[in-house]
Amino acid sequence: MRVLVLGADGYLGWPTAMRFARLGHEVGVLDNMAKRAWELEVGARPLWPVEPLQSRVNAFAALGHGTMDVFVGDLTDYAFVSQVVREFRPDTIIHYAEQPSAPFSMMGREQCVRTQVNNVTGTLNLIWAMREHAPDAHLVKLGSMGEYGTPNIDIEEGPLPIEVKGRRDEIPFPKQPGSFYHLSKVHDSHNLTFAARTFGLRVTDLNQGIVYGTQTEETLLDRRLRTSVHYDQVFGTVLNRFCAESVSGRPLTVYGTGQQMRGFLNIRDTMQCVVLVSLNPARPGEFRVMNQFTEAFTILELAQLVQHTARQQLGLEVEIAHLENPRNELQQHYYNAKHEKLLELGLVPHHLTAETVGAMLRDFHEHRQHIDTSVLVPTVRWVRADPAPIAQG
Ligand code: USQ
Repeated sequence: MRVLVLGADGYLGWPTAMRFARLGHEVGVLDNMAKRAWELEVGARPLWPVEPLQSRVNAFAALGHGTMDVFVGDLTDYAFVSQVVREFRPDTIIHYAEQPSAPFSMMGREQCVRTQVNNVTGTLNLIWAMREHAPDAHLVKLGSMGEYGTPNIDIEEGPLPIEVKGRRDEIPFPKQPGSFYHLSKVHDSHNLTFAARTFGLRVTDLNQGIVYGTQTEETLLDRRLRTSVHYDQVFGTVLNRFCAESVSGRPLTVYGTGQQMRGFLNIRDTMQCVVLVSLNPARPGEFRVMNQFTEAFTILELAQLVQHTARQQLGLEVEIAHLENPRNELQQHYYNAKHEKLLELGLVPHHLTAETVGAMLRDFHEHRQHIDTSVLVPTVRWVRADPAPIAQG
């Protein structure tokens, strides 16, 4: 296949590009390096220095793993998107190229608008470029489990069957997300549902859970091929953050009670999932939804696993701190999300074990001199800490 990976400079995009190339597919990588600018903006830096995209592509080729076409530009620039899709002629497009952080989108009006304009416009441009130049290509779009929120019913993997006044139908699953970032993905899902139905595009929306991990098979091939791992309050995901906190002698920052439950997956399983769906594409006109996670945990369970593993395997004493939750989210809730479709396609999950956490902790420990502890503590709040009193009467 000809596979175009959008957002290929990022945590998941780069290992994905390498995975497809090593499987013998022809790979194009696209990025505008915006994430690197956002990192500078919030004072975040990856766990280790990350080579520029072009240098990583060169190193990958020099090691004999194959070449990649590199496209540097912005998905919100339609002339650029249209030209790349026309020239590269992708069979499959893997779309990670979005602002990926919920806290970033909640920092203020400007970051919120930027997130939604960037994410929604980029995906709309892609829809129109596909309609024009690659109507048979399969779009694999990274959505988020957070689009659903935490409803008091099971989360389906596709539409919700409903019965109203004796009549039955199916409706897109109602979404109640918890940030303007997650909302941008909801808007994408709606736009893509319409585009599949109206233009006949093939679309798979992968509602991915929270990814953890520092390495994939490909990043381990050479230090120059490492991916960008974050641990700061804006771009770091929770388990990666807990590992950084452990090796820095900081308490684990559990928000609130830690009883929030979420779906998780190992970065290695992200690689498996995107390959499996690409090899088993959606039909023309089909908008297919899959829930991409392998296990559900509460945040406190994760913190306890990290605490225990740090003591057993690295001899580190780690405290768990319950911080006032900076987010507006339910802490005690029902959570039962279906996730069968990827297993049916052949996903073999890497479950979260003490061995996995131990390997992550050792990676963070080896690079602990790069960890900036000033960006660990959450400062981005969903609601104002001291709300102005609401006038009564
Ligand atoms: N949390 C803590 N302590 C921390 C960080 C987070 O208790 O130090 C809690 C949060 O309150 C939240 C949960 O952990 O309940 C997850 O937070 P997160 O920052 O790891 O993940 P989230 O903001 O949900 O977003 C991440 C990715 C996003 C992706 C999403 C998948 O940044 O790109 O879409 O995971 S999901 O959560 O399933 O929507």
